[in-house]
This record gives sequence, C-alpha cells and structure tokens, in this order.
Amino acid sequence: MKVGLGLYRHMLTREYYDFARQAGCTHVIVHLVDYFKQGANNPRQNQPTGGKYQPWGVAGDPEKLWTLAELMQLGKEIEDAGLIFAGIENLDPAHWHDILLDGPRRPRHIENVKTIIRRMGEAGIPVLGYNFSIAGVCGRVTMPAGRGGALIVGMDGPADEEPLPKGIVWNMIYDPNAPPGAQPAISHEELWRRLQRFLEDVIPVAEQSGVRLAAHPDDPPMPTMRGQPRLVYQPHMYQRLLDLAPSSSNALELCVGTIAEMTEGSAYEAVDQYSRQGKIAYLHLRNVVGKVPYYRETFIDEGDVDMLRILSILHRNHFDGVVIPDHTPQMSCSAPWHAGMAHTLGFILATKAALDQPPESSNQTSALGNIQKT
Ligand SMILES: [Mn+2]
Repeated sequence: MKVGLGLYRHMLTREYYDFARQAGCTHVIVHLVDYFKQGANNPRQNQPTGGKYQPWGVAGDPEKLWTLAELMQLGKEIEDAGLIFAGIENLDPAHWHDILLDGPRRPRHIENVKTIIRRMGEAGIPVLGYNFSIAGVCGRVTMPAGRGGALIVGMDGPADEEPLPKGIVWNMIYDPNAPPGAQPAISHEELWRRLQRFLEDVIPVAEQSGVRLAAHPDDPPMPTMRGQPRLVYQPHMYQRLLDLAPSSSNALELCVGTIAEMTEGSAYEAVDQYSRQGKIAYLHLRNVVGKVPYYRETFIDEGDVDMLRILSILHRNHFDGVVIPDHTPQMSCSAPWHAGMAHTLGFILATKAALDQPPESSNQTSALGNIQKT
C-alpha cells in the first residue's frame, strides 16, 4: 500500500508538493479539471461543493485537450519534488460530455479520450480516474454539523425535485448558452449501454498505452439524482462494470466513503471482493455517518466505518496501489484543507506502520494483529 495525496488543479505547485511530502506521501493523484472555475458557491479551500441544485463551475475549453508537453512538464515538476505521479483523476466535461449524453459530438469525444489516454501512456502516467455519471457529484449540502462544529458535506434528503438543466453535465456547466429545459431522462439500462460502448471504444487504447481506467462509484449513491439514473449505487454494481470489459485496464477508483453511503452490502466485503481481484487501481479513504439519502461526511477516525479494518483487509490482500484521503471536514484554522488532509494522512500512516510490522514483533501490535485476522 502506498500513501498519496489528491491535488486539485490550483494546487499543482511546488508548495503543495512539498506539503504532500512533509505529510508523509510518496505519490500524488492530480486533478486537471478546474472544478472551481466561476463557481458561485464553490470555495477553493474545500472539496468542490456547489449547492444542492447549484453546479460546481464552468467546464474547460472544448478545443484544448491536455497536451503531451503539459503532462510531461507536470510529471517533471512532481518528480523534481520527490514524488511519483500516480494518476489523473477525472475527465473534463468539455472533452467528453457527449459520451455521457450520447450526443452528436460523441465520435469526437471518444477521440478526445483516446488521445488523452495515449498521451498519458507516453508521459508514463499509469491511471485515469473517471466517473461515468450524468448528474455527477450533486445534490449535497454543506453544514457546520461535524465534530467540534466542523463544516461538512452531506445529504438532507433525495435530490430529484429539480431536474438537471440542459447545458449542465457531471455537475459542471459545459454550455452556458444552452436553451432552457431539462436534460432528457434516460433509463438505467441505457446508461449501462453508454458505459459499455465507452469501454469497448477506449479499453483497447488503454491496454496499448499501459493505462488503467479507474471508475469512481456514483456519489451520492442514489438510484437517481436530479432525475438522472446512476450507474454504480450499490457495491455489487461495480462487479457488473468490471465484467463488461474484462481487462487489466478496466479497474476501479474505489471510494470507501461512497460505498459506506450505499444502502446495501458492506464496505468491508466490497474492499475485500475487489482488492482480491486486483481490480482497485487506487482508493479514496473517507468516513461517513448514515446512508443515502441522509448521511454526513466525518473525520477519518469517527463515523460508521472501521478504517483499521478496511486498511487491514487491503494489507491482507496485498493491495499495492495508492491510498489517498478523499474529502475531509473543514478544520477551523487558516488552512482548513491542509489541516484536514494532514489529520487524515497521519491516521493512515499510523495504521500502515502498525500493519507493516511483522506480526511477532511486539505486544504493542497485538490489537492490530487481531484486526489482520478479520
Ligand atoms: Mn471519492
């Protein structure tokens, strides 16, 4: 298991790389989409939030794909800081919205994704995280309801009252001049069909390029959000996604917090099932209390999930990918994002250190030794 940090686009600087190293990370996962661009209710020192029915921000330039030179330069900067570039998280809605929507630009958008994957292969970036979701991460509210009054994100009920407007996909605005009206609602089976076509089109290129596609589950994992169907909203649905295209390039960006929000199954069983298959490309670690449609995100050391047990399952199954903190509550200080990340990383590093000790080494590890047997 390797420990990394996810950095948003505006954090791709030496200062943040140094912070990652200081906090004990060896790897970074990079976001190239600027989720915060022109977002009215979406401060940069938090995870992208928006409002219950307000999108994050405006998508990128549809004419400008991430260039090979840009990716190589980024890789060099990360390497110069003493870190390993473990992956890119998420595609820009501007580059692939008609794959999600099955719109007229789909053929071009498939070429976009293939080009990005080829460039990633050339630049030696092994993982592309993606989230095949029409409504995206939406329908959540931000409230000071965490431990010690920390600002947290959660759900206060279903989010189907306001349908997804035209011009918005994946909770970002890809067409500010879209006509009024809602995106047409489709069936779950139609969404699965779109995913299957996507995987059939791009997995062969990913295989040739040595890149793994890694799917995030739907967050929040409701059957529908804003009138749009969701793909992976119960733990077993991940298996369907994997079975659609058996390939080492068809993998998961497993999000423990999202799985814990699901109404069926267990996060422990899901982590065991998918790590035993070697299908987890990397992992998001976050704790929660409750399940959809009523849950809230928590600090890593509280909440419904026994994180020691999650990490011990990964250890037992010889998971050798990267674990990164997902979101954290906002801590009351001048650097709420940094404080939340450092707190979570300290927890992960302590657990990893205990798990990495030989079982017979001392009495002090007996508690964790017992967890390893579960
Ligand atoms: Mn996540």
